[in-house]
Amino acid sequence: MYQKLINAIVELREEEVVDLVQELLDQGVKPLDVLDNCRKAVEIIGERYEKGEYFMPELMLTGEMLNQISDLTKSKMGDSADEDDSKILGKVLIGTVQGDIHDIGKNIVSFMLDINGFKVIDLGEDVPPEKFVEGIKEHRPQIVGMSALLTLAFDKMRDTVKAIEDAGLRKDVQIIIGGAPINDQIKDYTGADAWGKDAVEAVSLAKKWMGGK
Ligand code: B1M
Repeated sequence: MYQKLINAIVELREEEVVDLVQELLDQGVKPLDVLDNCRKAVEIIGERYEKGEYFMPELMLTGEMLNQISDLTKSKMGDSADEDDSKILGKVLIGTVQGDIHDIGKNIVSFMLDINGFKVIDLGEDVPPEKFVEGIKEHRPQIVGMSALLTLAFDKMRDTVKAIEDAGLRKDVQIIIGGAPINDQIKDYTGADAWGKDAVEAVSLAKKWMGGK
């Protein structure tokens, strides 16, 4: 069934994808397993784009399908964190950095943090460094999350960390970055404290930082 789903995503058969995801969820399959298989499909789509077999319209349709899948899985994954600040594990300010509009992964991470008890302030995508700084001043989060899928955006991640430092706020926040191309070297290059390979890792790191509450 998973292979069928992967094929349907790669072949961009939108209606079939939605039906298959719904079917898997109805059968009691874990939403995270569904998302993991979608990631495998997206890797293949990315490769086809690189080889010139797929173009922007295909990427856009992929984005649309992923958003639908993420909505379907969300409905199976529980409620969001309590609005009462005293009951939340911590606050996370998150955004996709300036110059990058890829927000599907960031939305999944936000959602997972939310259902795990964090209050998430999501600044959206294409967020300039000064907006992160303003957001920290306004919301006083313990954690700042940055997402990026474009290699060009690594410099913006670094600029954002620098802007937070220049504003004298670096000691107040832990910074986590993520996105498909992120690794240890990029983490060191940007000056972030850690990076997460997926939403599950982002949540466990955030929990660890908040003292494992
Ligand atoms: Co774009 N795109 N795209 N795209 N796109 C990629 C990223 C690309 C790798 C495709 C390719 O060439 N193989 C390539 C980047 C190449 C590079 O920089 N080296 C690319 C390109 C080039 C572009 C454009 C420049 C194309 C153009 O205009 N010519 C353009 C960029 C515009 C811009 O940003 N300024 C563009 C546009 C688009 C669409 C708008 C059409 C669409 C995005 C829609 C949207 O996001 N709303 C799109 C899509 C869909 C993709 C691919 C196919 C899929 C990305 C995705 O959503 N993955 C992508 C190919 C690929 O990734 N192989 C591609 C699924 C998502 C769940 O995974 O985001 O990795 P991901 O998130 C994961 C983890 O990484 C992690 O957890 C998530 C869940 O597990 N994670 C974090 C993410 N953020 C985290 C933060 C954390 C922790 C973990 O802590 C804070």
